[in-house]
Amino acid sequence: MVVYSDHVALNLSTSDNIYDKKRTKSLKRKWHHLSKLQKNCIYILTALICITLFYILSNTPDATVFNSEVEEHQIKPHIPIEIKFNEKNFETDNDHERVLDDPQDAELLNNANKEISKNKRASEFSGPTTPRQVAVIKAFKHAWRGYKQYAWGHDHLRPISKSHHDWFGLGLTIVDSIDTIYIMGLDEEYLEARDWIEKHLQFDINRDVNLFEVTIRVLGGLLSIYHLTFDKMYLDKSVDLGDRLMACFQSGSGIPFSDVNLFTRKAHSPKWSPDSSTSEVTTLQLEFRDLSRATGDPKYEMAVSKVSELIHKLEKTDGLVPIFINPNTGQFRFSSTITLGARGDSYYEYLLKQWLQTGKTIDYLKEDYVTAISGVQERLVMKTVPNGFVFIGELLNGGKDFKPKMDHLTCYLPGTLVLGVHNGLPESHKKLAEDLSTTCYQTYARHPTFLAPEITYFNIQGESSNDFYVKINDAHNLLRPEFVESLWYMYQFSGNSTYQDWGWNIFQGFENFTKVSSGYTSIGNVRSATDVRPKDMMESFFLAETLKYFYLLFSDDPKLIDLDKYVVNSEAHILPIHNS
Ligand code: DMJ
Repeated sequence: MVVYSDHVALNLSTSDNIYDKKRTKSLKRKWHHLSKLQKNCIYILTALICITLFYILSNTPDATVFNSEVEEHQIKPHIPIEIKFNEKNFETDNDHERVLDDPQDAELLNNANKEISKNKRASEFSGPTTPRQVAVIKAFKHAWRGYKQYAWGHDHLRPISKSHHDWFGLGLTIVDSIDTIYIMGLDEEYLEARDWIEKHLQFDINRDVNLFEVTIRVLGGLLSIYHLTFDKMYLDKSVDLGDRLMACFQSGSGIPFSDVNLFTRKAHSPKWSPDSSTSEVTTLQLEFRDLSRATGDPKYEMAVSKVSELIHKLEKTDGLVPIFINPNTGQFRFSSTITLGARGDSYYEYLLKQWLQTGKTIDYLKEDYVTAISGVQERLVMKTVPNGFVFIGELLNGGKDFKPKMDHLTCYLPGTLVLGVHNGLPESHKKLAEDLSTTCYQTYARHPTFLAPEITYFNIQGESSNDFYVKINDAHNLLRPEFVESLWYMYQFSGNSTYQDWGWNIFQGFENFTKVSSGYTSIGNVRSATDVRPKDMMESFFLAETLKYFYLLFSDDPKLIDLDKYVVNSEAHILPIHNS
C-alpha cells in the first residue's frame, strides 16, 4: 500500500513468502502513519463493500420483474407438479419421531385417556392421539403463553413488540379459542379462559363493533363451548350479546347494518360506504338460529331467516351474488364484484350449512347453493397455462369482465363442496374440490416459506411460462385457516392421508417462518425465506381456526367432530344440527 498525502493507493502486486513478515510489519507501520481522515475513508469503503455483498447474496433467490407492479415467480416447485395421491412429499415419519424426542410430549400422548376435568363430557376430548397432534398442541401452548404474558384480556397479541391490539375490546383471542382449548383437552388453559369469560367478558361497552365479526367469533365461540360443556354461563353471555346485536336488523329492509354500538345499541353502515357486505349479512344465520334454538326465543332466528329469504328473492348472475347490498333498499349494488373471496365467500358456505343445520328441511337453501355452484363452474372456473391448474376467478362490472385472481379465502371452498357431496349433492362438486385443493396446495408449495400469499393471479393466456404470480402487495400471510379447513373436510370424506401430509407440510411452513419467541406472527412476504417481514400480529383465528383444523386433520379419530351431528361455522365453531 502506498500512502500519498491526499489519498491511499492499494498496491496489489504479490511478493514472495519469505518477505511476508517484513511486509506485514511495513503495512502496520504505514497504517499508523495514515491520517484519521484516510483511516475513516478505508473503514467506510470496507463497510460499503460488505453491505453490497450482503445485499446481493440475500436477494439472489427473489423473483424477476414481471411488469411495473408485478413480480413473477421463478421459484421452482418444492414438489412435482403432477401430484399423485398417497405420495409422501416429506419425510413425515422422521418428523413424527422428532416430535416425540421431548419426554413431555410423549407424556402428553400417553395421557390421552387422563381424567377429564369438571364441566367436560368425559372421554370425548381426552387429548392428542397422534404425534402430529402433539406438535399442534405445542404450537397452541406456545401461542397461548405469549398471549397470556403480553396481551391477556385484549383482542390480539402483537408478538414482536410484545404488546397487544384491541379491535372490539372483547378479549377476542380468549373467547374465539376456548373451544379449541376444550377440544385439545387442555385443562389448565380451559379453566383460565372460562374464568376470564365469567368475570371479565362484558358487553355493555361504549364501542362500535362489526356485526359479522362479533357474531362469528364471539357469539359463535360462546355457543360452541356452551354446546360442548352445557355450562349455562356461556349461554347467558350469548343472550346478552345477541340482544345488543339485534339493533343491526332495524333497517329499511331487514338487511342488517354492518356496525353497532354495544352500549347505545345504535346500528349504522360503515363509514366508507352506505352498503353492507353480502357475505357479512349472510354469515350470521347459523349463530342467531342456534341462539334461538338454545333459548327457545324465536326472535334471533326470525331476524336472520328474513335476511336469507330476502336475498333468495333477489336477481342473481347464474346464482352468483355481487359483494355489496344496501340495508335500506335491500338491493344489491349490481356493478359490484362477484367473487368467492373477500365479501362474497361465506354467502355460499352458509347456504349449504344452514340447509344442514335445519335437517335438510329448507329446500330453497339447497337449491340456491346448487345453482350457485353451477354458476361457479360455468362462469368462474378457469385453468392455468401451461399446467392446467384449476382456479376460481372473479367477475367485474356486473358480470361482464373476468379477472384471473383468487383470494386465499376462496380455498375454503373444497371443504364446503365435499361436505355437500357427503350430503347427497352432485358428484361433479367433488372433482372441483379435488382440483381446487391441488391449486391451493400449489400456492403454498411453490414458495420457499411453504406458505400461501393472500392473493394469487393466474396465467390464462400463455403470457408467461409460470402458472401464477404474486404481486408485491399481496405476498402477505395472515396465518389464515381456509385451506387447512378444506384439508380436514377432504380427509374426513376421502380417508386419503395425502391431505394430512399436505397439512403437515404447511404446518412446517408456519413453524419455520411465523413462529417467534412470544407466539406466531403474520408475515408480509411469503416469497423469500430470508426476508419474511413479520407484521407483528397474531389474529384470534389462528388459535380458533388454523390450529383447531390442524389438530382435527391430524387426528386418527374421524368422528372427533361428527359432521353428521354438527355444522362448523365460518370461524370453526361447532354448532349442533337440528331436524327442522
Ligand atoms: C375468519 O375470521 C373467518 O374464517 C372468516 O369467515 C374469514 N376470515 C377469517 C379467517 O381468514
